[in-house]
Amino acid sequence: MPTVFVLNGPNLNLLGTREPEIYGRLTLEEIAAGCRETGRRLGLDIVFRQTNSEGELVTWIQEAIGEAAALVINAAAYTHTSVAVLDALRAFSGPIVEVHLSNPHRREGFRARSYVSPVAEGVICGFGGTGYRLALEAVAEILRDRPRTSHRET
Ligand code: CA2
Repeated sequence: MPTVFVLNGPNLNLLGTREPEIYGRLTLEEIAAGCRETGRRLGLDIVFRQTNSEGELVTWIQEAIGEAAALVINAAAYTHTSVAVLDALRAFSGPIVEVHLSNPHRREGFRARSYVSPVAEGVICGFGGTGYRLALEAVAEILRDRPRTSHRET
C-alpha cells in the first residue's frame, strides 16, 4: 500500500479554536481522522503530522524521500517564506499536492506567493478541510496513472 505523508505547518494545531470564518470549525485532529478514513477507502497509508518548526518540516520532507509515494502539504505561513521547504521538496521525486484551507488569493497580497506551488502537481485551496480529501483523491489518481517503484510499499 503506498504511503502518503500529509504534512502541516505552523499554527495549524490551533484549528477549530480561532478564526473559524477563515479556516473553518474542524480541528486538525478531525482533519487527520478524515484523511485516515479517505486513505482506507483509497488504499493509501496516511502519515499525518503537524509542526510549528521550519526545520522539523524540512526533516519530515527529507524523511518522505524513500518512505512516501506522495506528499500532501499545507506548509501554512512557510508556504510564503521558505526557500528551505522548497529546496527539500525539490529533492522529493513523487507527486506533491499543495493544500490550503482558505483561498490565499482572496487575502493579503503576500499570501499570493507560494514557494510550494513551483514543485506541486496541483494546488487545492479555499475548500476548508474538504481540500485534504480532494488532495488525497488527486494523489490516488496520479499514483494509479503513474505508478512509481522508487518508494517503499508495505
Ligand atoms: O489557508 C491555509 O491553509 C493557510 O495555509 C493557513 C496559514 C496561512 O498562513 C496561509 O496563508 C494559508 C495559517 C494557519 C494558521 O492557522 C490558524 C488556525 C486557527 C487560528 C489561528 C491560526
